[in-house]
Amino acid sequence: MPTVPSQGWGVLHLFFHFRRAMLEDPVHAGGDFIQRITELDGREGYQVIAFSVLGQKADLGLMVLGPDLDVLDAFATELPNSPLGAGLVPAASYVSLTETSEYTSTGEDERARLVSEEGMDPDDPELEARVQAFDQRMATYVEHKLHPNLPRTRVIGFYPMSKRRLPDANWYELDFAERKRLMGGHARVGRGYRGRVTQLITGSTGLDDWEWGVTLLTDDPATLKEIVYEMRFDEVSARYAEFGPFVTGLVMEPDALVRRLGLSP
Ligand code: 76R
Repeated sequence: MPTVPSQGWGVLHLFFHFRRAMLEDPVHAGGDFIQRITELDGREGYQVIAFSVLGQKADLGLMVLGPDLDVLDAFATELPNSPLGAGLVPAASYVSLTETSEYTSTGEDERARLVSEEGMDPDDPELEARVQAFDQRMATYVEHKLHPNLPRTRVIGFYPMSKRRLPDANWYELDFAERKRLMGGHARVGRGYRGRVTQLITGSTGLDDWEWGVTLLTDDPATLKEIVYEMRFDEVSARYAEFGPFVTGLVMEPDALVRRLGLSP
């Protein structure tokens, strides 16, 4: 049965260890695996990012996203029963939905900023035009957060995170204006990485063990370290963030991943 969220797309991060010796026909298994990924990735709205996981937390990973959770679930459930399945040992998984943030800047925020920071006259007709242009940019931005079209980069980083609920640092006890002010600082740091990192923050409150999944896509592995390090100094992360395990992978076309797993003819 189609199970399409009223807002956003479903996202599964799947991690596996791999034991080639368990396979009867490695070449056939590799071919079938490529076909499954290519088939889903080719469907309108669905994307599969395949990667080889660095280190020993897992051997391979798949980030699978798209509109219908039933389609994502069928893909994930069939995998262990596919020709490759005998060699796959689940290592970890993460379930989330794409979302827009309630702290995303609004046209009114931009109007106030243009007046206070850029010294524009509130009655200047140019102000209205700038606010309208901003609203249009944000509409596109929000649309990309809900229905992303992820770039193919060399590297993927993934980790889950939550906001703290400690007696002296409880994010959820702050009022909206304060949370929004703090998120403004976070966004400023983030915008410094525009063009170098694509970040996808997917919501998992009530769906999985943490509140968000953070997916970072970049060509430069050092950028992963740099952005996460810089954000640690920002109050939102320094005071209010808790992090789960970090996974780093090398993004590959399915045939390259199959070669890495030693399954080519
Ligand atoms: O301009 C805007 O209004 C959008 C700004 C923005 C929001 C609302 C933004 C920008 N983020 C937002 C929300 Mn982010 N982000 C993270 C992490 O490791 C860490 O310390 C934290 C993990 C990274 C690396 C990152 C990167 N962000 C969020 C939220 C949801 C909060 C909520 O709703 O309560 C989380 C959990 C979160 C975490 N963020 C950016 C980035 C980058 C690179 C940007 C700027 C690029 C862009 O605007 O797309």
